[in-house]
Amino acid sequence: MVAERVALRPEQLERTGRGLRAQSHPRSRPRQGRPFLRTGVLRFTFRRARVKPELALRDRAQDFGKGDGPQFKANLTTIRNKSPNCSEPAPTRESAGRPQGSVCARFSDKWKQLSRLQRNVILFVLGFLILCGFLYSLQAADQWKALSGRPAEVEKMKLEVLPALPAPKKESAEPEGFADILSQKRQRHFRRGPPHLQIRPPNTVSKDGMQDDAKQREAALGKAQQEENTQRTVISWRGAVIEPEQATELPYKRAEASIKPLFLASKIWKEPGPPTERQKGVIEAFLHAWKGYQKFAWGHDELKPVSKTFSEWFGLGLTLIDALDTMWILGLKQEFKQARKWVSENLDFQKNVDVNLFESTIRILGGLLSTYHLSGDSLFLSKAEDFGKRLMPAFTTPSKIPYSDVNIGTGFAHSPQWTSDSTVAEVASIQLEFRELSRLTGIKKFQEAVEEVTKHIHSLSGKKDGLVPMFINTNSGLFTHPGVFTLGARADSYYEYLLKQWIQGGKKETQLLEDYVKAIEGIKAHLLRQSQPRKLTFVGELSHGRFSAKMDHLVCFLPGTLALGVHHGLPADHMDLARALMETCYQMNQQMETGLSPEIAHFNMYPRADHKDVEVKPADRHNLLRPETVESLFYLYRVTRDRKYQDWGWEILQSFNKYTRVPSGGYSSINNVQDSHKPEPRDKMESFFVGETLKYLYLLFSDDLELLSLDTCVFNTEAHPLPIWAPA
Ligand code: DMJ
Repeated sequence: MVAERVALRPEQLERTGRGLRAQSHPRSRPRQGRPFLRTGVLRFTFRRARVKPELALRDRAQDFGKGDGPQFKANLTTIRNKSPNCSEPAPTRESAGRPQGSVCARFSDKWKQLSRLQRNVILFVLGFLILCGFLYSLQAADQWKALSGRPAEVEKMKLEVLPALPAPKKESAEPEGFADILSQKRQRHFRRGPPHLQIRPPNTVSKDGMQDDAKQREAALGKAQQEENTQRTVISWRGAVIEPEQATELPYKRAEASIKPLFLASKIWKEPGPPTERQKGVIEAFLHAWKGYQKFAWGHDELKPVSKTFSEWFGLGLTLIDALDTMWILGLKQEFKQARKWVSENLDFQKNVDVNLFESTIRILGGLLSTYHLSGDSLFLSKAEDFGKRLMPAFTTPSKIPYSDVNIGTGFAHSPQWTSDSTVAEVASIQLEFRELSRLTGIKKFQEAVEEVTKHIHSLSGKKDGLVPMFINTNSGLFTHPGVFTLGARADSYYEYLLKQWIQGGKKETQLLEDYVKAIEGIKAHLLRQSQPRKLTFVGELSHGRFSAKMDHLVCFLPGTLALGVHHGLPADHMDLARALMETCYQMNQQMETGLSPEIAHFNMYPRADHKDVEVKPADRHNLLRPETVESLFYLYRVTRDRKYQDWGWEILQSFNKYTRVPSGGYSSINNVQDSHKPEPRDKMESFFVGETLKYLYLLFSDDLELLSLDTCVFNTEAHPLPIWAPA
């Protein structure tokens, strides 16, 4: 082929920007929109495929000569002589020089006889198959690495966490109570998200002994269920501490056997005075939300208030668990009692279901732990311990950075199907809960696993003045997709938990504090700007050096976190920033027609008469009943006592009532915060509306600084209060 190209006469060649190409040919004028066909080589390849044999000969002769002149005729004769029978494939430029009749030559000639369409289809199919093969090999390599690269320590932990060895286990052989959590009946498999994103535990986990001994578990099931049926309901209402030894509860005997809480509840709870008028407004809103949940979604994950039904995410009564401590705090005795009964009788974690480690930790583990602390009821601690153990397989990765998902029934943990990355915010915002679980149960592994993650991230390179990228790989333990920095989704609570862990631990872990303070400086240096015309301070995003004036509503947790830091002695300039950002978050609500913030706002940075400070793109106009603005208002009010923050919160509650309340019960997220006539309910009440949003509003409207005091408790990222550890 190269030789034949050289055979083209110099006048047939012209220079192009991309090298030599054949001169335009009468029959091969460049075609519009297909510049790649202009090159001589490609032209030969594509054109020859569609002509009949005689035409092909003529064609080939033209390629060697020009037009119908003597040169053309001579070429045609030469070629005919070489191919006396037109039914035989004639030699082509590409096949000339190769031995005739060789497999290669025959294949080549066959190929050239195909039409362009046929060739393109074949090439496309081949390309697709190669791509599939490549992707499959990548995934297989990842899994292989994950399996072969597990350090001995991780393997050891796995055995402890997943007691699936065929030999029966004695209870005493498992001092830290990891035994038998899987020895119960497999149940219906709930999965998160749309079907194509679902991740199934493989059928081949038998090597790990995780699914093989199903029979053994079936046998154990009867026993476990019997035990659960023997539970009796004892309500300890608001502050009454039940000594575990004295408690009449018998939930999950096995788990209870290891429950010897080192610290009991009640330190964070002090009985409040009567509710203020605004607090009564929150109670009324909660009861309305609860009415919908009770009627249409009882025991299910989320209420769909418009269609009067429910949706499942984990199939674990998510809203009910998330709301337990809210009911306690709001003084809703009957509702709490009924929910407690459901937990006692119906909450069973032995389910073949994938849960997201982060979401289930902050909502379920956090909710159970805080409810234990408020009520002193050991049922909640035993459930928390059982659930915590079931999450532990998530940490069995080569890097010890946990997988995003874990099946709480089988113990199979994994990344999402499309990547081996986890989200930085997710792996770095489970520490408060696991640390507290260790403290209460004495089982050190919970704390060790999450602190390993914190230490690892602390030592990683790839940060920008304390700011972290959004993804981290579970195999390598390195940040991935570097160079993108945000305080919004996928990074937000990493920063929040640096501060809150430091507070939880009694302000002794100075590395956490250093990382937090450094990150705030990083935010100031790289992400802060002011909008026009009102000069609102906002936190944007940075992507490979390019600034984007985009701020998620999620970022509105930041003013509250900054204020909390100042309450605990951090620099006063953090408070200046907290106030400025609080004003911005309020404006993100107030400038919308419904008075409710969009999911994402864009800030106008240039003075233009017709532009407002906050702009919203059509895809970002929804409001999911999120708590971040009112969460920060709560902290700002606690720290400053400036009543304007209460007023702002009250306005937001009125807006929720006006635009998101569903008459038959419940509140719904909406599609369009900019249309007060048609906000379009999305038919979903997220569990955090009752777990966080209404709780923070209730606390905001209290003037009692001792009601869940910032000096005795720290709220996890789902608003579940946990105690600050007293100095040892
Ligand atoms: C909650 O689950 C938590 O607050 C989490 O940190 C962020 N997302 C939601 C609320 O918006």
